[in-house]
Amino acid sequence: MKKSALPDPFAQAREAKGYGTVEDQNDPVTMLLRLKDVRKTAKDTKTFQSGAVPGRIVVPSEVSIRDTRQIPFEVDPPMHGEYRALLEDWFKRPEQPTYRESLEEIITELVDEALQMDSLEVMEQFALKLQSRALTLLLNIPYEESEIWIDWGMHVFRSEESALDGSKAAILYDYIDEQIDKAIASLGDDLYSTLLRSEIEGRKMTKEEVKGVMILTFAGGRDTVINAVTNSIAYFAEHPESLARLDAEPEMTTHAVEELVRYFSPLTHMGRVVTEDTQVCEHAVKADSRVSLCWASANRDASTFENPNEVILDRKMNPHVAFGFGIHKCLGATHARQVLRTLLAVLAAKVKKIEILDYKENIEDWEEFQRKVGYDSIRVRFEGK
Ligand code: HEM
Ligand code: EMZ
Repeated sequence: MKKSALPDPFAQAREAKGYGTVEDQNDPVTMLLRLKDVRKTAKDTKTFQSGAVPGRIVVPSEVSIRDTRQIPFEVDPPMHGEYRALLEDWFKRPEQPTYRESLEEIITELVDEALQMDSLEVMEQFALKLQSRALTLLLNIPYEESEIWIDWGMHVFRSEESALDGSKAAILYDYIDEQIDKAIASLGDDLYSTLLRSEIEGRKMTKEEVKGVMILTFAGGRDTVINAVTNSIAYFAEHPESLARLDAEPEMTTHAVEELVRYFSPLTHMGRVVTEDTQVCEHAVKADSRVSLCWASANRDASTFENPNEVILDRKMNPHVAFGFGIHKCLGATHARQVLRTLLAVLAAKVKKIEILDYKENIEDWEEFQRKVGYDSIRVRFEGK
C-alpha cells in the first residue's frame, strides 16, 4: 500500500447491502453507500431534510455544542433558494483573473519557502497557511487577518482533545460576532458587509443570519481544503511522473483536480433527517431518524467508476459527488477548485521531487468503518527543478 493511498473501507458493505450504521450519540445514522442512492436521497429534500435542529445533520452531531443555524446548509426549500440566490455571485468571484493572480502569489510564496527548507510538516506549515491565506480572498479582507485563523488549528468544532469541542467553537463565534459588529459600524466591500447590505424576502438579513453564513464559510472550507492540499502533496510525492505530465500537459489540470477530489473525498458524508417512514435501498428508515449521504463511498462505486481505487488523472467520465449533489452542492467549490488547480500548476512548474520523511495517518472512526481522510502530520522534503 502506498503512503499516499486512501483505501475504501466501504466496498464490502456497499456491494452487499448498500448501507451501514453509526450509533453517534444515541442518534443513529444509516449511511447510504451507493452512488445511485446518495443522488436520489439528495434530490428528495422533502423526505430527507437539512433544516432540522442546527447541528443534527452533521456526523458527529453538533447539537450539543451549537444552536446557530448554518446558512444555507441547514435550510430547506423554499428559503434555501432565497439564500443561495444572494450568495451565488459572491462565491463565483474565484473565477476572476485578479482573484486567481492573488491566489497564485499566495501559493508560489509557500512553495518557494518549502523549497528553501530542509524539511516541512505539510499540514501545519503549508496546508493550514494556504487555506487561511486563500480564505482572505474569498472574504475580501486584508491578508494579515489570516494570522489569527492559523492559530485556530485544523477544525473549528473539533480538536485533538475532543471530537466535539464547544470551547473551540466559542472562539470562532466570538470572533465572528466581533467582525459583524465592526462591519455594521463601517460597511466595506468584504463578505460581512455585503451580507449585511443584502435583502431577503424584502427585509435586511439579521445579524444571526449573517453569523450563520459566516460560520459555515469558516467551518465548511477548513479541514476539507487542508486535507485536499495535503493529500495532493502526498500523492505527487509518490507519483513524480504525474507532476511532470501536468507540466507538459497543463490542459489536464482541470481533470486532474476533479479526479483527486473524487479520490480524496475530503468530506466523508453528510446527514439528513427523515421526515416520514420510508425505504432507502430496500431498507426501512423511520420518521425523525437520520441517514447520511456518504460521498466518499459513492465516489468509489464501481457501477459508475471504472477502477475506482485508482487515480486516473485524465479520467473522462467523472460524475463524482465529492462536492455534494443537488441543491446543497458546495458553494465553496469554485474557490476550492481554483486553490487546487493553482497548487498543481505551481508544483508542476517548480518542483522536481517530493520525498515523504515521516507521517501519521488521520483515521476517521465510523464504528464499522475506519476511513483514512489524510494525515495528522506528514513531513516531507521538496526538491526544486
Ligand atoms: C456544501 C464538500 C470546500 C462552503 C458542501 C457539500 C459537500 C462539500 C459534500 C454538500 C453538503 C450537503 O449536501 O449537505 C466540500 C469539499 C471541499 C469544500 C470536498 C474542499 C475540497 C468548501 C469551501 C467553502 C465551502 C472552501 C467555503 C469557504 C460550503 C457551503 C456549503 C457546502 C456554504 C452549503 C451549500 C448549501 O447548503 O447550499 N461542501 N466543500 N466548502 N460547502 Fe463545501
Ligand atoms: C459544517 C460542515 C459543512 C459543520 C458542508 O459541510 O462542515 C463541518 O466540518 C462542520 O463541522 O459544522 O459546517
